[in-house]
Amino acid sequence: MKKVLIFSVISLALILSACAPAVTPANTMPMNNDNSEMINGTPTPGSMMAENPEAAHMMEPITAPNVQPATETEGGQPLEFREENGVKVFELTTKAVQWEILDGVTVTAFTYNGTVPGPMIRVTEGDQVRIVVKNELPDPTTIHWHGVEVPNAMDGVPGVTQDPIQPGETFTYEFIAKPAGTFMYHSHYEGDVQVGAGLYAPFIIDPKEPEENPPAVDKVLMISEWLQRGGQTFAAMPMSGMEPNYFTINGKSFPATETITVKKGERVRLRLIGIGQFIHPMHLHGMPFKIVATDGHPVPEGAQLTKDTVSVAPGERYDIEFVASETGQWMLHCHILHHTTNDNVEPGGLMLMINVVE
Ligand SMILES: [Cu+2]
Repeated sequence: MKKVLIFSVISLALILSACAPAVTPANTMPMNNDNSEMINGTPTPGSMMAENPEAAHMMEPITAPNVQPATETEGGQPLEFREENGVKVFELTTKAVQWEILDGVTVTAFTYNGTVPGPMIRVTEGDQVRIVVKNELPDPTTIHWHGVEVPNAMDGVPGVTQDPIQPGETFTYEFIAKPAGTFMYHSHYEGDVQVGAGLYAPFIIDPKEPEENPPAVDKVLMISEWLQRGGQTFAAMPMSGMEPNYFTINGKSFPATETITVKKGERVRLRLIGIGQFIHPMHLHGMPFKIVATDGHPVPEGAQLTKDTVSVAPGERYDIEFVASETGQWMLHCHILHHTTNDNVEPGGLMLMINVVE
């Protein structure tokens, strides 16, 4: 009931803000809560929106003119590139699409190339890479190469290392891919909105020396949250009235999440990436795993913890490995059990099946 009330306040403030004079986008988002309406000393989303047009913009529904349904159904797939004088050249276009997270549940997403997550960039350590980014969103954006050791000018921080890429503009990033490991790329402009809205993707750098004994299964799982209400999509935030009601692994909520099939005795590597704004203690049934890399960096064998649950915080990456020693349908799920619901109904959200077969 309280949430409904708060949401009504948001809706009212949205209507009011639509009548307010336009403001130019800024690189910073100061929160001025002087004279704000307070509940138990906490400013409400509605009060912040009334007081601060920039906050109002952050809490508006995710929209863009003429948003079309996505033409792809699977996110995080390898992105093709072309070679130009020894440089691997990738092309990304930011655009809004209608993205299905679950049978019958579609969100309005801001995407790279029309999928959530965006396409996986996978290169080898030491490669020279060039990424040409065209912005077809209604808002400015930038890309941050999270964990990759790029030159400062390529770091993607608006107002610090570059000007925001305005709608219709193109910006080119170029750097040497290093070190090897599990990384990602994501928006760094109004991250509170744009990252939750879908602007994230895996960036995998393979070691120069190929692995001697690669696992049979090597999957990237990006974990995030959504707020969808009344047919509208909002950026989920850890803030009263803006909390998520859907939770996704690679842009899908259970039972729409991928089932991973593996033969008994094979080794599985899962690269867990936290890209939402909530912590997710991911628990694997049936078989313990080892944490072989943290934030892309290998953990020496003697220091590798054997676990069955690992908390993946926003921005973190954990590469976990296990041998599929027992046949059956084994579940990987978040152990904040509300995160295994779809709009408050279990089962759903952050659940995924690992099907071990003979
Ligand atoms: Cu969780």
